[in-house]
Amino acid sequence: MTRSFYVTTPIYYVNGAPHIGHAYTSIAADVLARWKRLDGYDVFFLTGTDEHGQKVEKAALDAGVDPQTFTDQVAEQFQSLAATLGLSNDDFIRTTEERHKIACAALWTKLLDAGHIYLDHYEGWYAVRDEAFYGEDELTTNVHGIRVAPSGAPVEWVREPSYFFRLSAWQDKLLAHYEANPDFIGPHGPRNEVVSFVRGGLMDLSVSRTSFTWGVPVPNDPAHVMYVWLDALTNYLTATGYPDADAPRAKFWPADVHMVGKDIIRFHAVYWPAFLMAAEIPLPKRVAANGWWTADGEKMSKSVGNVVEPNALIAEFGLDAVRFFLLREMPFGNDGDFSRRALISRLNIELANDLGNLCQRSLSMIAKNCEGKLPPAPDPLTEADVALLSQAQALPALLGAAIEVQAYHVALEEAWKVIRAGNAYIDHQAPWALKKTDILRMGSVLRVLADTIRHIATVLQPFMPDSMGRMLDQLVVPADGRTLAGLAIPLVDGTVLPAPQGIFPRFVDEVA
Ligand code: ME8
Repeated sequence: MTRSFYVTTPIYYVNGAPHIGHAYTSIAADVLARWKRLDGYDVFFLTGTDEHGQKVEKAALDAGVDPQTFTDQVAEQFQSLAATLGLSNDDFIRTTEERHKIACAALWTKLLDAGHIYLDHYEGWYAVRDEAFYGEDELTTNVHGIRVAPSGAPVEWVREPSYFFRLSAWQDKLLAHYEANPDFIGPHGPRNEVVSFVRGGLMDLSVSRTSFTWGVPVPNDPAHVMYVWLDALTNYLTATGYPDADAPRAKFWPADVHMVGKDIIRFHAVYWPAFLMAAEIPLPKRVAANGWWTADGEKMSKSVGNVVEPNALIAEFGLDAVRFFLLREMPFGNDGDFSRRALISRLNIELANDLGNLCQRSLSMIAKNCEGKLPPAPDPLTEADVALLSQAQALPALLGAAIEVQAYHVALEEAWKVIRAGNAYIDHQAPWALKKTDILRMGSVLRVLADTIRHIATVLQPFMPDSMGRMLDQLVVPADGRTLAGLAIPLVDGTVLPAPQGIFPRFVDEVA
């Protein structure tokens, strides 16, 4: 039976245009989805937009447009970014869709009927920018004398009738769940924060608002709209067809990985599992939180004018270079700085020099000296051949283990060790010299290189789908030979290879 795998991105607020931070989490989720497909899983990869709440309503008002028209426009930008990023998402959910309102109402009713939700009044602090409630003890005063949340978002005092979710009842069960499932939250920094937050005690959570209307109406009480986070988190269930247990995608629940940024870990690792436990729905297996990108050392913000815009970046450097850079530069979970200089340096050194040259050198020698036909494998293999080939063959297991825990930079480093070993192998074997002394051995060396490149390109497809696809085209690898299992299908001796083409040109910076 095919194993299934369900991975999600956060659904992004449509209060403003997407930037490189959104692109990053989406690409990280895409690499995981593509890796699992490569490994034979039946994958469901979901992304989408979070369109309700006060923050989005305010953005629409500021733009002088009604919220639905506004969200239609911005959601379109996120959909188009998904295409530009080459995301392989199977669905794109918008929380203003009917299917989502049905799922929210079903979950709400289940929680209400089971006594987990009650009506009361909320009085306390709220940060519209975070769409989050904060306790007095969490706030500080900023340099302008304004009360702010830990995220820096200004808070306002709210007093209104509200439904509450009995979050306080779930403290022990949440702690027991973290304890029993050490990989539920990854990496471990955010995990410790979550555990100490929950240990500190949980208050019941306000889950409806009455001071505005842009949200999913509370069933049987239209004066209330659902708290945007209850609405938003439910998207992960909606997309599986919830509450229809026979929906074609129902089999994907529970989700395997919710990919999120560390700013929203509390919602995913505390509130969401508590809602689900209360509704007797199985919990997602893992919440993986990425760190934060800054731009040239500063927090990206529209007012500073340093927001890195993904479309322009991709137009300049190409999609695969950007995908590679984002996952290579910053260890997942850590914070990192986005700099153009670092991108150009990785593009030129790691893509153009290391990987590009390995392929170009090997393939152009086959074109020139082997009549463009794939030479047969050496028989017997030398020690150097075995060393390189066994390193290449170990790649699927090594990358798989790293990607499983979102250690993308480690996965790429493993691939680069083999790329560097491949370049060292060419230098030592010197096929150009063998051409004059031992033409048969020259062919053998080039074949070892072709087999090595094939492994490298196969495992790097999730990171750089287009360029690695072209690399495999150059080796005439058939479609069914491009998966991890397909690596067992050997390349065919004597296959005529197309004229080699450079995959990663060097980037000459005209700005620097
Ligand atoms: O929080 N560096 O949406 P959002 C890294 N709608 N990642 C970043 C980033 C940065 N500088 N900036 C944004 C929401 N991100 C809610 C989510 S889910 C049920 C609801 C990424 O538009 C990161 O993944 O504010 C972060 O969690 C997400 O974008 C926040 O997107």
